[in-house]
Amino acid sequence: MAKTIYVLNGPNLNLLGTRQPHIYGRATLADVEKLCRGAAERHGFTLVFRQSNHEGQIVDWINEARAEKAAGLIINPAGYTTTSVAILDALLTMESPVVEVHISNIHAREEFRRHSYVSLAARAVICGFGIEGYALAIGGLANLSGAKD
Ligand code: CA2
Repeated sequence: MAKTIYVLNGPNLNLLGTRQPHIYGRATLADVEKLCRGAAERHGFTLVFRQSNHEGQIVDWINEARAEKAAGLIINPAGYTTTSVAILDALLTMESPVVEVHISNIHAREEFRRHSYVSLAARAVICGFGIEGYALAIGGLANLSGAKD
């Protein structure tokens, strides 16, 4: 049976490709999902891909990923990166690896973007590779879980 991974996206990522292309590029969230589906398939994973603008919804999905015994969880917490103890607490309950992804290089931007609560629960953090960071994260989870290549 294929292992399942979750890719969760936080607030405003539904706007990808429509605003601030100099920071986030021109790809839409649908393009990100397509990229993730391709990478997941190559590595033998089943993919759950979601986006929400609501903190509690993201917490519920993290709890779902744990209950479903997901092989890993990739999260771009977006604006909740720097604020959400609730998302951190949910991620700390995960037994499988968590990878934090940011499209932009958060360390080359405003100072406030550098502090991430989520990083405290992350096995790895990828930032600055654009949307390709999601595919890199899926490859990293495959290496960790020993899924087929
Ligand atoms: O670089 C990333 O992926 C971020 O997580 C994106 C967040 C930002 O708050 C983080 O510091 C870095 C913002 C997501 C909002 O995305 C938009 C995309 C297009 C237009 C407007 C917002």
